[in-house]
Amino acid sequence: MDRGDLLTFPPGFQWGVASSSYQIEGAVDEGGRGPSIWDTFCHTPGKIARGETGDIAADHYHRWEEDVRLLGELGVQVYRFSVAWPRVQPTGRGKVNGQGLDFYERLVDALIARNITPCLTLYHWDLPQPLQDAGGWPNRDTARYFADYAAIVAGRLGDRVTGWITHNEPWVAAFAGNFSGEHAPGIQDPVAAFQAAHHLLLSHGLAVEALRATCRRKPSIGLALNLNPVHPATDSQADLEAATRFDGVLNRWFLDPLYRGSYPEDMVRLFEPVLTPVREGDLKTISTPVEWLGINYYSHTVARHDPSFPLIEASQVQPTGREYSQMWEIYPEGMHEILTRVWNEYHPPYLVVTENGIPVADEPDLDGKARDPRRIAYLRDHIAQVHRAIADGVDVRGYYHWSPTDNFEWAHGYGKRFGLIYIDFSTQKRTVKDSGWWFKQVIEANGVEL
Ligand code: GCO
Repeated sequence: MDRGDLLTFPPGFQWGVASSSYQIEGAVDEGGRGPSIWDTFCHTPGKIARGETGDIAADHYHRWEEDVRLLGELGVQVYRFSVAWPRVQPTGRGKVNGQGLDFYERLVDALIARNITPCLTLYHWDLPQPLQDAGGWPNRDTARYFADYAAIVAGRLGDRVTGWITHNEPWVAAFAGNFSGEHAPGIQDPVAAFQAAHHLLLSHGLAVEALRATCRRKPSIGLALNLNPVHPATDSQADLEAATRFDGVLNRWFLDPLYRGSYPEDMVRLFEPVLTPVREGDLKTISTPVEWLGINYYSHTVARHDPSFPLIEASQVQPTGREYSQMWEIYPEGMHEILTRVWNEYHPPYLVVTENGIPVADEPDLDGKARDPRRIAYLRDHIAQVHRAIADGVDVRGYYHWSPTDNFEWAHGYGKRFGLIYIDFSTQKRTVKDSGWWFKQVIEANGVEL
């Protein structure tokens, strides 16, 4: 029921924040952790802005107690974090590093002690380097090693953690990592990219089976997909068809196997020259039903026909006359569009917004306050669109903001700040931004004032 300008969410709606291991932990050589592909990539000259790395990041490995206290102060109900595979298995298979599991156990127990529900992402891109040396995600064996890793984490934490995410954004891990090469491991090979995409999806299905078999408390399992509405730059037939192809590789290449048990026919025909034959049974494993679907929403994609772009002959454009953040167009209605489309076309049991946020340049002012009105406006407008989707019948049960603190933004290094909490990386001092206190009010009201 909405009172005047207050949009109230259903009782039990879960308000949270999201982060990932490589982006916040630091301590890359501590506690028995092995190297990941992101350690290798960051230490390869020219890959990351200003040569920055996640070696220290937000020093969360040492400051996790302060960070959990801050989450409690903000009244956060769910904390979505990721486990670094190389902390648990330094070589990605075999030997388990007990110190790594100890770190996550302490974190989980501290969250639960503050009534914050842990939501654990098993893979947020930090593949153990030895597995990459053995072929990485293009190597089918990696899918099996991932399921073994999932069982190890579930064995230690499956009596306390019930919210599980197998993968974060397999599209980015596969294509930014192996097609464009903008992300680790920095490969530019279409055949490898599609093999990686398939094995990431296969490993999701195998991990679901492993979690179900190992967790001592019934797991509620999802995965987090980066999904954008895709709109044609003009209403020309060429741009309309380009948008369909772009949608095919960005959204349907993952949604169809997960929810329809098959890859989208139009895209299979297009990608045929670089596809590896799918083995019998793979798609059944991939489409193993899970309890929920996470959507990471940031913006929409405007696509035009671009014959120079390989395979899909489509590329993204940034139309003039619109508002942008440091990385994307600000497009709140796309949140409603993607939630309703996925709900109506793929029928997941329910949805959670597992990431949504904005990179804007913010620094504390002379009085030490970190004022970020653009982030508050972004938050308000996107949360209002989630409310609109729920009013239209979509079962959305949570909103996790990206991110609690400023952190390492991959190839952008520390130049893009997403946090509700500002970090001065030269001192690691945390300062809650105005948006953090504003989000606290949203959580307390279970709703947003327009
Ligand atoms: C992603 C990742 C996050 C990013 C965030 C901002 O969605 O790309 O999950 O690691 O940091 O989305 O780009």
